[in-house]
Amino acid sequence: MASALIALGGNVGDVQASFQRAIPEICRRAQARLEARSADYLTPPWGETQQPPFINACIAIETQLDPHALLATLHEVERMFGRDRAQESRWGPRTLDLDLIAYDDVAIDTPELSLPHPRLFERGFVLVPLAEIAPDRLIAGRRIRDALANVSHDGITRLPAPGQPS
Ligand code: PH2
Ligand code: MG
Ligand code: MG
Repeated sequence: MASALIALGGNVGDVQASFQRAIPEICRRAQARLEARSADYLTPPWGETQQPPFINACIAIETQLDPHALLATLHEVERMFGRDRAQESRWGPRTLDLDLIAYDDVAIDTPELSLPHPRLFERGFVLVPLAEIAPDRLIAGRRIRDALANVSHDGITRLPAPGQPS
């Protein structure tokens, strides 16, 4: 079994509801056990700033799949939730984005998949939820809680769990 960290994001539709349904779907398809799930966070749009805010979260799973098979599974689940890569721009709006952030200590760089995720350390919207569930994990030799100290948290707010009063 391998330990994988996955970042979830979206800014179209009921994103919190999509996360709630997508997480068990990922686990079922990846023959995976959910180890941890962060809260959902409302985050300012990054890259393309003229779009609605995103909701982001992270999960940690134990999976049997190898990294490429896991990536293919994540793409299938994105499609289930209405994601259409042909219709979107690089940093633009999307229903559900599932990014493989790290897979054990695997380092690979292929056109389809780079591990660890090459932009992980620039992104508060990834590091804030990741630090909630795995603050002491090392990725590329860096501790997540230390990496978090070097990115902006501006405008990132923790949301109540779906269905909970705020
Ligand atoms: N994803 C993008 C582009 N910009 N901004 C935030 N805050 N969160 C995201 O998940 C995000 C983004 C494209 O994948
Ligand atoms: Mg992304
Ligand atoms: Mg993606």
